[in-house]
Amino acid sequence: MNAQPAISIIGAPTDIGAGDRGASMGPEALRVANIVTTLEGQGLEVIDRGNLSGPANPWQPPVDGYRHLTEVVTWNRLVHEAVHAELVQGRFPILLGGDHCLGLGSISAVARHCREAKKKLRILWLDAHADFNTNILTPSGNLHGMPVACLCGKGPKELVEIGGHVPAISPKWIRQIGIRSVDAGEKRFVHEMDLEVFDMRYIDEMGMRHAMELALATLDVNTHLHVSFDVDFLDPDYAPGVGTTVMGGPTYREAQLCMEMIADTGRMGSLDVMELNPALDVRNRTAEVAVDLIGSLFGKSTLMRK
Ligand code: B3U
Ligand code: MN
Ligand code: MN
Repeated sequence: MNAQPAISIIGAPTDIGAGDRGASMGPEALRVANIVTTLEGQGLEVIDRGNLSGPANPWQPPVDGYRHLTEVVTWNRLVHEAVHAELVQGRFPILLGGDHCLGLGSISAVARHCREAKKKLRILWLDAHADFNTNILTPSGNLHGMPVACLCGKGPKELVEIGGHVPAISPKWIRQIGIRSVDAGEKRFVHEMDLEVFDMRYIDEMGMRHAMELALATLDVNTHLHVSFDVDFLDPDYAPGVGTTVMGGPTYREAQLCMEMIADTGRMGSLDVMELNPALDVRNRTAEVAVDLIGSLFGKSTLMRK
């Protein structure tokens, strides 16, 4: 097995960018589902850094197409610094969300680190949604629908400038998997920016294996692989505890294969686990499924492989 760097768990307990309250309880539910002992049981060294502390959710309507922009900026700055600090120390950050607007803080930190360490970056965005809205395109004003666009430089100045390099990433570095809910204007924008998307139609026709082979192609020893796992990626039959369930997602088996193929690359260097909403879950089942899949991401072995 590949030598894995020590893991640092960072909780970001907020639902500031979401359309439902409750993702703020995600980090605690993942801890209750034994994320730390599961990874330790696989021989990994884990430190739980505890939770970041940021502004409360004022639950206000959108202004200029953005809901809670000021608070979203503050939370993302906190996440950016926390994730970057772990990478600088050679550690593997796992961000426990929290809603997916925080993917901006996390991935901008990874991109900054890759620039400093002269590494290439590949981002796997596992999600039912493309999260590629802007304030003009968004149907909701919720910033958890916009982090990928912001990372590509399309968003409010205060957000796109987090990390000091605009755009933080190139759309070419992203592969989106499991997508099945994209708004009309967002769809045009995804095409315009040429994002590489393996949507559910593709997975139905070609299979998860082929989608992942392409999404993971051309990684080399100098590539940092970041996985941004929105739990609503999973079919709601297995993962009901999210704010925006979309039917027709990957099954448990398909998700396992996806995670195992990522583990097999040996290149994963950082991870986000986002959008788990314990207020909508059933006996913490979604948190337990997420922890089980995270185990697979870190190479929980089957009988077939050493
Ligand atoms: N595309 C919709 C819904 C959505 C995006 N991300 C989530 N939901 N979790 C929007 O509001 O932007
Ligand atoms: Mn998302
Ligand atoms: Mn989603």
